[in-house]
Amino acid sequence: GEPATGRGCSSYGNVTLDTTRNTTTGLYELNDPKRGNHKTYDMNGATTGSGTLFTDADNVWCEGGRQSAGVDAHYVQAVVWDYYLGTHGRKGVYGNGRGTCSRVHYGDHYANAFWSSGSGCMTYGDGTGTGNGRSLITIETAAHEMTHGVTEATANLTYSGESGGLNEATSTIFAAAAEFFANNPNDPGDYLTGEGTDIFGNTATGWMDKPSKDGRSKDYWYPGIGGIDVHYSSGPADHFFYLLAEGSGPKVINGVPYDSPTYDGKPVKGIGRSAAERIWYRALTVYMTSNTNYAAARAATLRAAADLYGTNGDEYATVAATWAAVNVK
Ligand code: ASN
Ligand code: ZN
Repeated sequence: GEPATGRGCSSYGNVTLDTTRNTTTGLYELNDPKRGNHKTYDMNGATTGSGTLFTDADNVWCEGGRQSAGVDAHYVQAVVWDYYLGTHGRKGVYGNGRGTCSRVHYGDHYANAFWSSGSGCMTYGDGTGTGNGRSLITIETAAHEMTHGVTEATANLTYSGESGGLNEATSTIFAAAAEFFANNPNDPGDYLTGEGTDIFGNTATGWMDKPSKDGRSKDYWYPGIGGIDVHYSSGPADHFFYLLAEGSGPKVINGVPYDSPTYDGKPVKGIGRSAAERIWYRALTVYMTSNTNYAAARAATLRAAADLYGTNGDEYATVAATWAAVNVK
Protein backbone atom coordinates (compact mmCIF):
# COMPACT_ATOMS: atom_id res chain seq x y z
CA GLY A 1 0.00 0.00 0.00
CA GLU A 2 0.89 3.66 -0.16
CA PRO A 3 1.08 6.03 2.83
CA ALA A 4 -1.88 8.41 2.94
CA THR A 5 -3.18 11.18 5.16
CA GLY A 6 -6.84 11.02 6.08
CA ARG A 7 -9.14 13.02 8.26
CA GLY A 8 -11.29 11.66 11.05
CA CYS A 9 -14.24 12.87 13.09
CA SER A 10 -13.08 11.80 16.54
CA SER A 11 -14.21 12.48 20.06
CA TYR A 12 -11.12 14.73 20.16
CA GLY A 13 -12.48 16.81 17.31
CA ASN A 14 -11.37 16.77 13.69
CA VAL A 15 -8.07 14.93 13.53
CA THR A 16 -5.50 13.87 10.98
CA LEU A 17 -5.25 10.11 10.58
CA ASP A 18 -2.21 8.39 9.11
CA THR A 19 -3.57 5.65 6.87
CA THR A 20 -2.55 3.41 3.98
CA ARG A 21 -4.10 3.15 0.53
CA ASN A 22 -4.43 -0.44 -0.50
CA THR A 23 -3.33 -0.38 -4.13
CA THR A 24 -5.22 -3.61 -4.90
CA THR A 25 -8.64 -2.61 -3.54
CA GLY A 26 -8.22 1.15 -3.78
CA LEU A 27 -9.58 1.43 -0.23
CA TYR A 28 -7.92 3.33 2.59
CA GLU A 29 -7.05 1.32 5.68
CA LEU A 30 -6.46 2.24 9.34
CA ASN A 31 -2.83 1.19 8.98
CA ASP A 32 -0.44 3.86 10.24
CA PRO A 33 2.74 3.92 8.14
CA LYS A 34 4.38 6.53 10.36
CA ARG A 35 4.02 4.39 13.45
CA GLY A 36 5.23 0.93 12.57
CA ASN A 37 2.12 0.08 10.51
CA HIS A 38 -0.08 0.08 13.59
CA LYS A 39 -3.45 -1.36 12.49
CA THR A 40 -6.92 -0.81 13.93
CA TYR A 41 -9.49 -3.61 13.75
CA ASP A 42 -13.23 -4.01 14.35
CA MET A 43 -13.97 -7.03 16.57
CA ASN A 44 -17.70 -6.64 15.89
CA GLY A 45 -18.59 -8.13 19.28
CA ALA A 46 -16.21 -11.08 19.11
CA THR A 47 -13.83 -11.90 21.95
CA THR A 48 -11.38 -13.97 19.93
CA GLY A 49 -9.60 -13.51 16.63
CA SER A 50 -8.16 -10.33 15.21
CA GLY A 51 -11.31 -8.82 13.70
CA THR A 52 -11.56 -6.86 10.44
CA LEU A 53 -9.24 -4.04 9.46
CA PHE A 54 -11.19 -0.77 9.19
CA THR A 55 -11.43 0.53 5.61
CA ASP A 56 -12.90 3.64 4.01
CA ALA A 57 -13.45 4.68 0.41
CA ASP A 58 -12.47 8.36 0.57
CA ASN A 59 -10.12 8.61 3.57
CA VAL A 60 -12.55 10.95 5.32
CA TRP A 61 -13.46 8.92 8.36
CA CYS A 62 -16.69 10.54 9.44
CA GLU A 63 -19.24 7.81 8.74
CA GLY A 64 -20.12 7.52 12.42
CA GLY A 65 -21.56 4.26 13.74
CA ARG A 66 -19.04 1.46 14.18
CA GLN A 67 -16.33 3.51 12.49
CA SER A 68 -16.21 6.11 15.29
CA ALA A 69 -14.49 3.78 17.73
CA GLY A 70 -11.96 2.86 15.05
CA VAL A 71 -11.18 6.53 14.40
CA ASP A 72 -10.71 7.24 18.09
CA ALA A 73 -8.52 4.18 18.67
CA HIS A 74 -6.33 4.91 15.65
CA TYR A 75 -5.93 8.52 16.71
CA VAL A 76 -5.11 7.87 20.36
CA GLN A 77 -2.44 5.28 19.56
CA ALA A 78 -0.74 7.93 17.41
CA VAL A 79 -0.80 10.36 20.33
CA VAL A 80 0.75 7.75 22.62
CA TRP A 81 3.43 6.88 20.05
CA ASP A 82 4.21 10.58 19.71
CA TYR A 83 4.38 10.96 23.50
CA TYR A 84 6.96 8.18 23.86
CA LEU A 85 8.99 9.39 20.90
CA GLY A 86 8.80 13.09 21.75
CA THR A 87 9.38 12.78 25.49
CA HIS A 88 11.56 9.71 25.86
CA GLY A 89 12.96 9.14 22.37
CA ARG A 90 11.30 5.73 22.37
CA LYS A 91 10.14 4.30 19.02
CA GLY A 92 6.91 2.54 19.92
CA VAL A 93 6.05 -0.01 22.57
CA TYR A 94 9.01 -2.21 21.69
CA GLY A 95 11.43 0.66 21.18
CA ASN A 96 12.40 -0.65 17.74
CA GLY A 97 9.87 1.13 15.54
CA ARG A 98 7.54 -1.85 15.34
CA GLY A 99 3.86 -0.95 15.56
CA THR A 100 1.12 -2.52 17.62
CA CYS A 101 -2.58 -2.91 16.92
CA SER A 102 -5.90 -1.77 18.33
CA ARG A 103 -9.06 -3.85 18.50
CA VAL A 104 -12.39 -2.14 19.19
CA HIS A 105 -15.99 -3.32 19.71
CA TYR A 106 -14.70 -6.25 21.74
CA GLY A 107 -17.44 -8.34 23.38
CA ASP A 108 -20.89 -7.27 24.49
CA HIS A 109 -21.00 -4.12 26.64
CA TYR A 110 -17.52 -5.00 27.87
CA ALA A 111 -16.51 -2.12 30.17
CA ASN A 112 -12.74 -2.43 30.18
CA ALA A 113 -9.67 -2.27 27.97
CA PHE A 114 -6.58 -4.46 28.08
CA TRP A 115 -3.22 -5.17 26.52
CA SER A 116 -2.48 -8.62 25.07
CA SER A 117 1.19 -9.38 25.00
CA GLY A 118 0.85 -12.28 22.57
CA SER A 119 -0.76 -10.27 19.80
CA GLY A 120 0.72 -6.91 20.77
CA CYS A 121 -2.74 -5.37 20.66
CA MET A 122 -4.70 -3.11 22.91
CA THR A 123 -8.36 -4.00 23.04
CA TYR A 124 -11.37 -1.91 24.02
CA GLY A 125 -14.90 -2.93 24.91
CA ASP A 126 -17.88 -0.73 24.10
CA GLY A 127 -18.60 0.09 27.74
CA THR A 128 -21.95 -0.13 29.41
CA GLY A 129 -23.64 2.65 27.43
CA THR A 130 -25.82 2.35 24.37
CA GLY A 131 -23.92 4.82 22.17
CA ASN A 132 -21.46 3.96 19.45
CA GLY A 133 -19.10 2.21 21.81
CA ARG A 134 -16.25 4.68 21.78
CA SER A 135 -16.39 5.88 25.36
CA LEU A 136 -13.55 3.75 26.71
CA ILE A 137 -11.16 4.90 24.02
CA THR A 138 -9.23 7.81 25.43
CA ILE A 139 -5.63 8.96 25.35
CA GLU A 140 -5.39 7.81 28.93
CA THR A 141 -6.68 4.28 28.35
CA ALA A 142 -4.55 3.86 25.22
CA ALA A 143 -1.46 5.07 27.04
CA HIS A 144 -2.25 2.85 30.02
CA GLU A 145 -2.59 -0.29 27.90
CA MET A 146 0.35 0.49 25.59
CA THR A 147 2.49 1.15 28.65
CA HIS A 148 1.78 -2.40 29.83
CA GLY A 149 3.54 -3.33 26.57
CA VAL A 150 6.43 -0.93 27.26
CA THR A 151 6.84 -2.37 30.76
CA GLU A 152 6.82 -5.87 29.37
CA ALA A 153 9.48 -4.95 26.82
CA THR A 154 11.71 -3.35 29.49
CA ALA A 155 11.63 -4.11 33.24
CA ASN A 156 9.05 -6.85 32.65
CA LEU A 157 7.64 -6.34 36.15
CA THR A 158 5.77 -9.50 37.17
CA TYR A 159 2.02 -8.77 37.32
CA SER A 160 1.52 -9.89 40.92
CA GLY A 161 2.82 -8.89 44.34
CA GLU A 162 4.61 -5.56 44.77
CA SER A 163 6.09 -5.74 41.25
CA GLY A 164 2.52 -6.02 39.96
CA GLY A 165 1.55 -2.84 41.77
CA LEU A 166 4.57 -1.10 40.24
CA ASN A 167 3.58 -2.44 36.81
CA GLU A 168 0.06 -0.99 37.19
CA ALA A 169 1.41 2.30 38.52
CA THR A 170 3.78 2.61 35.56
CA SER A 171 0.76 2.42 33.24
CA THR A 172 -1.14 4.98 35.30
CA ILE A 173 1.86 7.32 35.45
CA PHE A 174 2.59 7.40 31.72
CA ALA A 175 -1.14 7.55 30.93
CA ALA A 176 -1.38 10.78 32.93
CA ALA A 177 1.82 12.04 31.30
CA ALA A 178 0.55 11.32 27.77
CA GLU A 179 -2.70 13.12 28.52
CA PHE A 180 -0.82 16.22 29.67
CA PHE A 181 1.44 15.93 26.59
CA ALA A 182 -1.56 15.84 24.23
CA ASN A 183 -3.04 18.90 25.94
CA ASN A 184 -6.36 18.43 24.15
CA PRO A 185 -9.08 20.86 25.24
CA ASN A 186 -11.66 18.06 25.08
CA ASP A 187 -9.65 16.01 27.59
CA PRO A 188 -7.14 18.15 29.50
CA GLY A 189 -4.30 16.55 31.45
CA ASP A 190 -5.11 15.35 34.95
CA TYR A 191 -4.04 12.96 37.68
CA LEU A 192 -7.31 11.05 37.51
CA THR A 193 -7.92 7.68 35.91
CA GLY A 194 -10.97 6.54 34.00
CA GLU A 195 -12.54 9.98 33.73
CA GLY A 196 -14.77 10.43 30.71
CA THR A 197 -15.30 6.69 30.24
CA ASP A 198 -18.46 4.93 31.30
CA ILE A 199 -16.83 2.20 33.36
CA PHE A 200 -18.47 3.46 36.52
CA GLY A 201 -20.93 5.99 35.15
CA ASN A 202 -18.56 8.68 33.93
CA THR A 203 -16.83 9.63 37.17
CA ALA A 204 -13.13 9.03 37.66
CA THR A 205 -12.07 5.61 38.91
CA GLY A 206 -8.76 6.68 40.40
CA TRP A 207 -6.98 9.64 42.02
CA MET A 208 -3.19 9.77 42.02
CA ASP A 209 -2.94 12.55 44.60
CA LYS A 210 -4.77 10.40 47.14
CA PRO A 211 -5.34 6.87 45.82
CA SER A 212 -7.49 5.85 48.82
CA LYS A 213 -10.26 8.11 47.48
CA ASP A 214 -11.42 5.09 45.45
CA GLY A 215 -12.14 3.24 48.70
CA ARG A 216 -9.64 0.45 47.96
CA SER A 217 -6.23 1.71 46.89
CA LYS A 218 -3.49 2.34 49.42
CA ASP A 219 -1.88 5.73 49.90
CA TYR A 220 1.15 4.33 51.72
CA TRP A 221 3.30 1.24 51.59
CA TYR A 222 2.89 -1.34 54.38
CA PRO A 223 4.27 -4.86 54.84
CA GLY A 224 1.83 -7.19 53.10
CA ILE A 225 0.69 -4.73 50.41
CA GLY A 226 1.93 -7.28 47.87
CA GLY A 227 -0.99 -9.50 48.82
CA ILE A 228 -3.72 -7.21 47.43
CA ASP A 229 -4.87 -6.69 43.83
CA VAL A 230 -2.26 -4.94 41.70
CA HIS A 231 -4.73 -2.13 40.90
CA TYR A 232 -4.73 -1.22 44.62
CA SER A 233 -1.12 -2.01 45.58
CA SER A 234 -0.19 0.47 42.85
CA GLY A 235 -1.45 3.28 45.09
CA PRO A 236 1.79 4.26 46.83
CA ALA A 237 3.62 4.48 43.48
CA ASP A 238 0.85 6.57 41.88
CA HIS A 239 0.95 8.77 44.97
CA PHE A 240 4.77 8.94 44.80
CA PHE A 241 4.61 10.17 41.21
CA TYR A 242 1.99 12.81 41.96
CA LEU A 243 3.91 14.11 44.99
CA LEU A 244 7.24 14.08 43.17
CA ALA A 245 5.78 16.07 40.27
CA GLU A 246 3.38 18.42 42.05
CA GLY A 247 4.12 18.33 45.77
CA SER A 248 1.79 17.88 48.74
CA GLY A 249 -1.17 19.94 49.85
CA PRO A 250 -4.00 21.59 47.94
CA LYS A 251 -3.48 22.47 44.28
CA VAL A 252 -5.70 23.07 41.24
CA ILE A 253 -4.45 21.87 37.84
CA ASN A 254 -6.51 22.40 34.66
CA GLY A 255 -9.51 23.10 36.87
CA VAL A 256 -9.26 19.88 38.90
CA PRO A 257 -8.62 20.22 42.65
CA TYR A 258 -6.09 17.93 44.33
CA ASP A 259 -4.97 17.61 47.93
CA SER A 260 -2.16 15.19 48.44
CA PRO A 261 -1.28 13.98 51.96
CA THR A 262 2.04 12.56 53.21
CA TYR A 263 2.69 9.68 55.59
CA ASP A 264 4.61 11.69 58.15
CA GLY A 265 2.74 14.96 57.61
CA LYS A 266 5.92 16.61 56.30
CA PRO A 267 5.30 18.64 53.14
CA VAL A 268 6.93 17.69 49.83
CA LYS A 269 7.78 20.29 47.20
CA GLY A 270 7.39 18.88 43.68
CA ILE A 271 10.12 18.92 41.02
CA GLY A 272 7.70 19.19 38.08
CA ARG A 273 6.09 16.61 35.88
CA SER A 274 8.79 16.55 33.25
CA ALA A 275 11.59 15.62 35.66
CA ALA A 276 9.35 13.09 37.42
CA GLU A 277 8.56 11.42 34.08
CA ARG A 278 12.20 11.24 33.07
CA ILE A 279 13.16 9.72 36.39
CA TRP A 280 10.42 7.06 36.31
CA TYR A 281 11.17 6.20 32.67
CA ARG A 282 14.88 5.77 33.28
CA ALA A 283 14.24 3.75 36.45
CA LEU A 284 11.85 1.49 34.50
CA THR A 285 14.01 0.97 31.45
CA VAL A 286 17.46 0.82 33.04
CA TYR A 287 17.17 -0.34 36.65
CA MET A 288 13.89 -2.15 37.39
CA THR A 289 13.64 -5.89 36.77
CA SER A 290 10.85 -8.46 36.92
CA ASN A 291 10.96 -8.80 40.71
CA THR A 292 11.48 -5.16 41.67
CA ASN A 293 9.53 -4.35 44.83
CA TYR A 294 8.88 -0.97 46.46
CA ALA A 295 12.25 -0.85 48.21
CA ALA A 296 13.98 -1.64 44.93
CA ALA A 297 11.86 0.92 43.07
CA ARG A 298 13.11 3.50 45.52
CA ALA A 299 16.71 2.50 44.78
CA ALA A 300 16.01 2.48 41.01
CA THR A 301 14.53 5.98 40.99
CA LEU A 302 17.37 7.34 43.12
CA ARG A 303 19.92 5.93 40.66
CA ALA A 304 17.92 7.38 37.77
CA ALA A 305 17.75 10.79 39.46
CA ALA A 306 21.49 10.68 40.13
CA ASP A 307 22.21 9.82 36.47
CA LEU A 308 19.97 12.59 35.16
CA TYR A 309 20.48 15.38 37.68
CA GLY A 310 23.38 14.42 39.97
CA THR A 311 23.13 13.71 43.69
CA ASN A 312 23.40 17.31 44.89
CA GLY A 313 20.29 18.74 43.26
CA ASP A 314 16.69 19.09 44.38
CA GLU A 315 15.69 16.14 42.23
CA TYR A 316 17.69 13.51 44.09
CA ALA A 317 16.75 14.82 47.54
CA THR A 318 13.09 15.09 46.57
CA VAL A 319 12.97 11.51 45.28
CA ALA A 320 14.22 10.33 48.68
CA ALA A 321 11.82 12.60 50.59
CA THR A 322 8.89 11.55 48.42
CA TRP A 323 9.43 7.85 49.01
CA ALA A 324 9.47 8.61 52.75
CA ALA A 325 6.19 10.47 52.22
CA VAL A 326 4.60 7.23 50.98
CA ASN A 327 6.32 5.17 53.71
CA VAL A 328 9.01 3.55 51.58
CA LYS A 329 12.44 3.75 53.20
N1 ASN B 1 -7.62 -2.26 32.12
C1 ASN B 1 -6.99 -3.14 33.08
C2 ASN B 1 -5.53 -2.76 33.22
O1 ASN B 1 -4.86 -2.51 32.24
C3 ASN B 1 -7.09 -4.55 32.67
C4 ASN B 1 -6.40 -5.39 33.67
O2 ASN B 1 -6.91 -5.62 34.75
N2 ASN B 1 -5.19 -5.83 33.39
O3 ASN B 1 -5.05 -2.71 34.31
ZN1 ZN C 1 -3.30 -1.73 33.90
